[in-house]
Formats: sequence, structure tokens, C-alpha cells
Amino acid sequence: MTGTETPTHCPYCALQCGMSLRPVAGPEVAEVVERTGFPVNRGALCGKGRSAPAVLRRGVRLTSPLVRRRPGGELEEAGWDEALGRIAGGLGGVRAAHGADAVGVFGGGGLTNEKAYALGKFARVVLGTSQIDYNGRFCMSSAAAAHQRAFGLDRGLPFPLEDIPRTGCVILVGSNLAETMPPALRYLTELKANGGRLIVIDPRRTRTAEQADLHLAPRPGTDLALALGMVHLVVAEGRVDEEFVRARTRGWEEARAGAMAHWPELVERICGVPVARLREAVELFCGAESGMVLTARGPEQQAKGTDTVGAWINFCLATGRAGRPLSGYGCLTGQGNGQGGREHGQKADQLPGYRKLTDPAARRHVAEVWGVDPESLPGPGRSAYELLDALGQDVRALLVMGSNPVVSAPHASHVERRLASLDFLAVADVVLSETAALADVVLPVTQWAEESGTTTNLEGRVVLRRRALDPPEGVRSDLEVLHALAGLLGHGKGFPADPAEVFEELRRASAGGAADYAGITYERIAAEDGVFWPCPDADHPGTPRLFLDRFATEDGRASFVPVVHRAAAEETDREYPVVLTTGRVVAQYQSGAQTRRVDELNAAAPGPFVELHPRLAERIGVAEGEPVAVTSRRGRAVAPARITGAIRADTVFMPFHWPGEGRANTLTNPALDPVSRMPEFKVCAVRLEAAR
Ligand SMILES: Nc1nc2c(c(=O)[nH]1)N[C@H]1C(S)=C(S)[C@@H](COP(=O)(O)OP(=O)(O)OC[C@H]3O[C@@H](n4cnc5c(=O)[nH]c(N)nc54)[C@H](O)[C@@H]3O)O[C@H]1N2
Ligand SMILES: Nc1nc2c(c(=O)[nH]1)N[C@H]1C(S)=C(S)[C@@H](COP(=O)(O)OP(=O)(O)OC[C@H]3O[C@@H](n4cnc5c(=O)[nH]c(N)nc54)[C@H](O)[C@@H]3O)O[C@H]1N2
Ligand code: SF4
Ligand SMILES: [Mo]
Repeated sequence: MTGTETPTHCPYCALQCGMSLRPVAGPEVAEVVERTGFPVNRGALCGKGRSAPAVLRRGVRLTSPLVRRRPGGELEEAGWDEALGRIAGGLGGVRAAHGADAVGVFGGGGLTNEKAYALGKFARVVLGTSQIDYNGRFCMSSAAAAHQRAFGLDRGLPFPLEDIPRTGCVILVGSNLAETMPPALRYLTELKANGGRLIVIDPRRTRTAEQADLHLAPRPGTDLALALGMVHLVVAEGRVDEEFVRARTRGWEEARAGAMAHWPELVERICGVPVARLREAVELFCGAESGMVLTARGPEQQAKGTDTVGAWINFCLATGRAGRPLSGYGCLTGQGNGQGGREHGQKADQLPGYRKLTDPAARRHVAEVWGVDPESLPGPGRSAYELLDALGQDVRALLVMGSNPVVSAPHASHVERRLASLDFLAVADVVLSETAALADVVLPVTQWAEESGTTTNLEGRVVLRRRALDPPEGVRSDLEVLHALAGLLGHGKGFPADPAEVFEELRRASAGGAADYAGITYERIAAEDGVFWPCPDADHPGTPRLFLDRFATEDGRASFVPVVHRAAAEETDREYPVVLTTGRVVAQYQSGAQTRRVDELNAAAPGPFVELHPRLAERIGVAEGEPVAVTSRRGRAVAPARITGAIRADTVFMPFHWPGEGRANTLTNPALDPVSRMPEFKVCAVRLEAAR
């Protein structure tokens, strides 16, 4: 393949920007060509997307399987037969000795729908284990749970991005999309140009917050109180949309009572946001004809993330800003296939089509597609952090596909020890990630540009990545890996390596489910700039906008959920007086496994840092760029100070993209949300010292 341009999508975030790729000769294997026709980004890309081909180069990526032939020995190059044989032996041996649930699988929200589907099927059918979960649990699980509870369906955005500029007011809660989805900033700019208003809620005055008409900067971990205070004010100021509440919802009285206990003055004390600002926010939002509340990881990655999102949904329902054109609640999902990755069965409690593993009808349907006895399907397993925490104990062997938990899991030093205590660890990755470096066998897999497959972006739009390049010799696709391992473990059929064939099966498995892909084909996606699920049959146009007539509950009404504020799992005290929150910078992606291998991105974001307020810097006696030691109950990290008045004085921020001394997740608290099992990445208590 040379010279031809192939339209495809970026390998990184949930925007799934359209781009085209053209193969080139020389060490650079491909160049990115603008693809202006794709509506989501109209050609615009961030630096990560533009530089993504750099990771396709030999020398940067893995091109040979690696095996550790002796315990404690080095990883050495090996042939595929040996590597696959060792994995089949490692997983099969543990299963024979300790039972199927002693074998775990850890997937990723970056995997295509086809891979996520095949991985879930592999775990349940070939390994027979219940112990499968994935990194999406760390990402949007709280919003997903709140969506289910209130609307009966979880699709991140119930409307396409193109609706945003036409609404009256947007409240953006804990999203820094100017850095995390730069091309999407356009929708906010257009909103303002159209006279719409923007409110941003973030403890830091981020590049996104700088765009806002109103910026509220709560103390991390207090979003639940803030949202409840807003509902309180909606009631107090007579802004409830009584007719909407009567006609389209249930449960208002109880939710209202919960909110009324949250006086604005009490909320001010908890959050550090003045009552006048709260009032202004309610005025701006309710004064507009229509409005949207969009949340991202800020309020979600908390041990009360599900209730926090629930409170924001209550706010939307009380004001009648849901289930109507240009209004609604939405979650800005994160990973490339953050949406589809949670629909097709790599989640501990799930079967394809967003079906529940505990639902007998769902089990029968999927078992029939898979040609197995429904009784043979295991039940729900542990959530991601609980699975990692069980390694070396109940779970003795693990297959990782598409995640790097050594850098990205909470209390990462503990997770690292757990991984090291396994009888057997296999990792399929495109690079030698920090997690792969601990493995007994590492499989080098093909990348986005070298394989076809679908992803579902944050809007619920199913798009098609097309193979634009031949992969280098020595690598195989994840689907080929699962096909081969299934064969070695006695399942010669049912695991095709061709993505199109897997997608055909996924369509049947999802048919009739909540996330129904039955009417979606590769051909339609190509012709229509993506197709929005649900799309139950070939004549169905797809569903860009949800809930306009009814919500996806039995009686069609949305449910208010009564919630009350509670403190963070770990509060500050004399010993640990400062709040640590964590997140992202524009030039690095996630655990950095891919982007830390790209020169231009490293030049822009060379390493970790501790963002802190000048008053706090003065108190501990550090100047700009000097090393700061940050200590929590779980460990200590050191990184240079970045001093700015844009952060609250009681809070520090660290990005989590780096391993080693500056690893933010050495510090974070693995306290879990009781419903979603989301860890509290956004709040823990720390102590700071100058580390000169
Ligand atoms: N450059 C880049 N882009 C990415 C990614 C990446 O790693 N790098 N990852 C992708 C993925 S998987 C995801 S999930 C998304 C995440 O996208 P975002 O959610 O936008 O990213 P974060 O930086 O984690 O968090 C957003 C904001 O939450 C704020 N915050 C912290 N604590 C709190 C709090 O208690 N309350 C509130 N209201 N806000 C708080 C932080 O200050 C931060 O500015 O980005 C996607 N895009
Ligand atoms: N402190 C803190 N920690 C966080 C967060 C936070 O805000 N703060 N955010 C959390 C969130 S939202 C997320 S999504 C997680 C993400 O955390 P991770 O799961 O660590 O995310 P990535 O770095 O994207 O890891 C993906 C790995 O899979 C590889 N890979 C990419 N594509 C493929 C593929 O197609 N096949 C295979 N086999 N491998 C592939 C990559 O090279 C990389 O090693 O981090 C979480 N951790
Ligand atoms: S915004 Fe996301 S999808 Fe778009 S180019 Fe950047 S990383 Fe890729
Ligand atoms: Mo994420």
C-alpha cells in the first residue's frame, strides 16, 4: 500500500476525530491528511492526533513477542508459537490448578468494539471466568450508573455535539476540554458567539474555565453539595418546571426534600463557593430558553460520583432541561472507545448490547449467538480495582489487553506489587508499557492504522477505522491473538480474526439490547459519517437524539434519585492538610505509554509537576521549578513546582501521565463508589514539603 489516502480516526480520545492517512516512504510510515468532511472535528486535530503516526515506527513500538524464560530473568525476544504456547499454558495451567475464576482478564476502553466483544466472549466462553473488567471502570462508570438509574439507558451524550452551540446555557462540570478534547472547544466558542452562556465548575481556572461567563471553583470532592445547593436555589427561587416534573418524571418529592436540606450558606461552607455565585449560576441557567449540563471526570472520579451525577441530573429534571430539544444532561466520555467499550461485554457485569449478565433472557440470547449453554456463562465478577487488588491471591493469572495500570490505577505501588505476585501475567500491547515490563509474556499487536474496526464516540456515533497501512512484520492483531489462544485452549471455532466477521456477530448479539447495533454495517458507517445507536434494523436511521418522547424506563418517565451530600473518603487533617486532585495535560495521553514516545509531545510536556498556589508555595518554601515532595497515606511522589494563582490555595494538582518518582497514582486513594466501583482519583489528603 502506498500513496493512497485512507479516511480513518484518531487512536486516542473519545472525540474520535476524523483524519486521513497516507503511507510515506522512510522511517515515518505515514502522514496525516486533513479530513474536513467529518462533522465532529471538520479537519481539526490536536497535537496528539497529528503526531499519532510517530508511534507506528519500528524501534518505537514492539515488533517481536517477548518472554521471560526464567522467573526473575529478563524479557527476551521469542517467536509467536512459543509466546502463544506459554500464554495458553500459563492461563490453562492456573485454571486447571485453581479453577476458572483464578484467571483474570483486564481490558481497555481504547479497544475497538470488535476487540471488546471478542475479549468478553473469550473470558466467558474459553476461560470460563467471571473475572473480567477494564479500565473504563476508572473512567465513566459513575456517569454510566447514574444514567441507568435516572433514564434507564446509558449513552454519554443524548444529543450530537452539533446541538451544543444552539442551546441557551451550558454548565460544564469538571471537564477541561480545551486540553482534553481541543477540537471540541469550537462548540463552546460557537455557543458564545450565538449568545449562549457558559458556566465552568472546576477547582482550577483552566484554559476551559477561561472561556466561561462564570467560573465556580469548589474544593475538590464537594460537587455533590454544590449540585444540591443549586437544586435548593431552583426551588427557593420558584424556578421548578412543575409541568415537566409532573408529566415526565417520578420521585421529585423525595429528591426535593434531600436538596432542601442543603442551604446555600451550608453549601458555601462545604464548597468554598459564595452563595452569590451559586445564585448567579442558577439565574444564568434558568434564564435561558434551554440548557445542558455536561460532566467529565472532575465530579465523576469520586467515591460518590454516581450520586453527584445523580444530583446534576436532578437539577436538569427539576428545571425541565432534559428530554427536550437542545437540553439535557450528558457525560463527556474519555477513551477512544469509551462508549462502545462499555457496551459489548468486557465489563464485569455485562453481555453485548449493554445487556446484564444477571438477566436470564439476556443470557439466553447471547448464549444462543455464541452456541453455548446459558448455564455455562459465569456470573458477574469483580470491578477493575477489586480485580487488581485480588491478584496473587484469588486471581493467579492475568491477561491484560489495552491498559497500563502500573501508571493509571489508584494506589499504584500496591497494584504493582499485586501484579508482581501473580503466577502468570500476559500483556498484549503496542509498546513496552510499564505493565508489559512486568509480564511473563508480551505480545506486540497491530495499531489503529493497520487494522479495521469500529469505535463509538462520545456522542454514541459508531465510526469506522479503516486499515490504511500494512503492519510491520512480527506483529499480529488482538483479534488474531484471541483467535490463536482460543484455538490452543480448545476453541477452534467462534473467534474469527477478521474484524468484519466479528462485527457481524456483534450485530446479532446486540440485537434487541439497549445498545442495539443490528442495523449498523461498515458500509452504512462509511456512507453516513457514522451511525448513532440504537439502530435496530437496516431501514432505521439511527438515533442522534434520545429521550425526546420518552425516557428509556418502563413507564417512560425519568427518575429523580434522592441524594444527600457526604464527605470525601479521605478528608484533610493536621497531618495531611492539603487536597490533591489529579488529571491531564493536553500533550500527553493517559498513562503516557504511547505519547511519551513522541518527541514533539515530550517537548511540550516533558514530565510531571505539582501545580500549586503562590501562598502554598511560599508556606512550604519552594520556588517555581523546584522539587516538591507530596506525601499521602499511601506513598510519596516528587515533582517540580508549577506555581499559579489559577488553583485554589488549599488544593494541589498533578497530572498522572508519568511513572517513577513523579507518579501521581502513588498517592491516590482507592476508595470506591458503592454503586459504580469508581475509585476516588480526584480527592485525597496530602502533605507538601520542599524536596531540595
Ligand atoms: N490530553 C489528553 N486528553 C485526553 C486524555 C488524556 O489523558 N490527555 N484522556 C482522555 C480520557 S480517557 C478522559 S476520561 C478525558 C478526561 O477529560 P477531563 O475530565 O476533561 O480531564 P481531567 O483532567 O481528568 O479532569 C477535568 C478537570 O476536573 C477538574 N477537577 C479536579 N477535581 C475536581 C473536583 O473535585 N470537582 C470538579 N468539578 N472538578 C475537578 C480538574 O481540575 C480538571 O481540570 O480526557 C480524554 N482526553
Ligand atoms: N490519578 C489519576 N489516575 C487516572 C485518571 C485520573 O484522572 N487521575 N484517569 C483514569 C482514566 S479516566 C482512565 S481512562 C485510565 C486510563 O489508563 P490506562 O488504562 O493505563 O490507559 P492508557 O495509557 O491509554 O493504556 C492503554 C494501554 O494499551 C495500549 N494500547 C493502545 N491501543 C491498544 C490496542 O488496540 N490493543 C492493545 N492490546 N493495546 C493497546 C497502550 O499502548 C497502553 O499501554 O486512567 C485512569 N487513571
Ligand atoms: S481531540 Fe482526541 S480524537 Fe481529536 S485529535 Fe486529539 S486526541 Fe485525537
Ligand atoms: Mo478515561
